[in-house]
Amino acid sequence: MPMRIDIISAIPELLRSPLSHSIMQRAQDKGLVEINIINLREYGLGPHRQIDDYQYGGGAGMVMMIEPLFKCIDALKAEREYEHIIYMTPDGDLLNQALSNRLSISGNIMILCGHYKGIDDRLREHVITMEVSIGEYVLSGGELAAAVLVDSVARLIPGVLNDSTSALFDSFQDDLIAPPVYTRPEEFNGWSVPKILLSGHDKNILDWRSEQSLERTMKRKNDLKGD
Ligand code: 6GU
Repeated sequence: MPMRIDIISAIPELLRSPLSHSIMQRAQDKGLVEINIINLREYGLGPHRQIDDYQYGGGAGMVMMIEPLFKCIDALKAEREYEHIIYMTPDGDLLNQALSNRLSISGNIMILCGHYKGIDDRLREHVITMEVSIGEYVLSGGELAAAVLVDSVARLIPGVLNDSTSALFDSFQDDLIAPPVYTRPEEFNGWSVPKILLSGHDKNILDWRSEQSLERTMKRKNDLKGD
């Protein structure tokens, strides 16, 4: 059975395109991951399919109601087991490569995209098992963040990438930044490709790439210190 990723969203259209091209599409076509987007509206209350309401205690901003989300999560749980129920929120744990690696070999995951002021906190207390943020800035909703999370996880699922695109060489695996890459033409605007890459000497090329990787990693560390 392929890993299943269910994403619950009030604006499913925001998620469709980012997850249906290139490597994401290929992963699904190969049957290595099943990505399913659920429109929360389908679980909304009353004739208007309401999913949000004013917050108790007053204050600006709507809150996503517990009932539609709970019903939706329950319906999914009735179909299969989930290892993680993730809430995308700017105050969650910061996403990094280690977390993506871990999720890529986990069981099924469910992802909840927040909106407005967020979701009724009882869900966070009783239903959500993991809270994830993609960086220290605020987005209008969790959808773009969920797309980032799913992309970073799905490409790591065994079999998704082939040798030439292997994730082992990605920046951040081994805490190393990837070396620079070049393609045709050899010279453009007077800017030339490092000669060593045209030498055909595999060992020297490998060494050069390692050096570049280390240099870039050191430079980034120094740059971060200067913040
Ligand atoms: Cl997961 N959601 C929102 N709304 N904003 C964010 C985020 C998530 N991660 C960083 N900013």
